[in-house]
Amino acid sequence: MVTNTATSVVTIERFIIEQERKHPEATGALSGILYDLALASKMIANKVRLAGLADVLGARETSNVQGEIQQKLDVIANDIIVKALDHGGRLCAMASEEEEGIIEIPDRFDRGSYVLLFDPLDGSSNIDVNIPVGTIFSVLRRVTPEGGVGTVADMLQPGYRQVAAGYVIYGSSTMLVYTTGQGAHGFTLDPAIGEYLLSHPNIRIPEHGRYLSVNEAYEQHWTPTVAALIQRYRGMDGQREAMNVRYVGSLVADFHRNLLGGGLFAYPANTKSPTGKLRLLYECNPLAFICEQAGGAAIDGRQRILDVAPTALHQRSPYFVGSKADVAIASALLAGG
Ligand code: AHM
Ligand code: MG
Repeated sequence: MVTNTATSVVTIERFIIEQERKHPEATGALSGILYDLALASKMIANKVRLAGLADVLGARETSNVQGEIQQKLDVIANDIIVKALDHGGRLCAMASEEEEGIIEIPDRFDRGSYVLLFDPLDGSSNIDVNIPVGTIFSVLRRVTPEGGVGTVADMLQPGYRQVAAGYVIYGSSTMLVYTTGQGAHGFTLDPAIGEYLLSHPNIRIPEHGRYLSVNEAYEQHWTPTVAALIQRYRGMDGQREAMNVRYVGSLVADFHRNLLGGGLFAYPANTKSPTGKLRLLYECNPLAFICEQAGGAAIDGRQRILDVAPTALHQRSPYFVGSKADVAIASALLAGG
């Protein structure tokens, strides 16, 4: 007897539809947002892949709202996402790490029930040296009345209210990982057919991890408590086995490795950056949602990231995200200091 051993191929579109069918009340708007993001990410992947060839490398003369040098590809990725999402009638506003204020939906388009927050190309200082970069996104349901323009109030919601979140890593292959609160699922772009195919269903992060991702160059600026915490992870106080230090310096790359292999990413506050570097709404919240859905945890040092009530669009936060047992060590040590 001949057995058919071929596994069925699940595209991201099919997967999203099947997830939506579990919610008969769903309007399809959230699915539409996810398709549009998947399409935008394919267009960005294409630009990133050509980065060394096309004239898109190098710092542009403008700087973004954080006062950092903005790379050309940041701007391109930002525009791609805005143009892919602004006319679908599903969003009432967007906010990007690269833009100071909210991005309104033009009057000629319908306004929907959701807002999208995104970091179009995180880690972009790594582009020039061919290190993976990523797109991170977060979707919230609006809190202002339907039909009107979206406002900052729609954006400033705690992360536990996210209805979807995800990231795309432009690495040796392009992968999109997302959650709508029904587990975290990963899709790899097959460049031959231009489709994301389900490659990592129901991702589970190991309870303990091997990898510690932290920028040790800031050691001299850490508080004694943070320094003691990092020593604990590194096995220097004899309390536990040492973790391996792995720091790419590109959040999506560090997070993705730790999500699959287990470990902890830490960007603590330090005396030079008392609120850390990473942005709560564009970086910390979406990755925290995914990590929790995969069985991990994320804190700011005092509390669960997803419980933090944001007060500003570009708010920064200290960040500890990864395997549950490893985050618990940070919780215990930092709570005392
Ligand atoms: P960006 O949003 O300006 O690209 O900055 C965020 C990046 C993250 O990808 C990475 O984790 C972090 O900055 C690295 O910062 P540092 O060089 O201070 O370690
Ligand atoms: Mg960023």
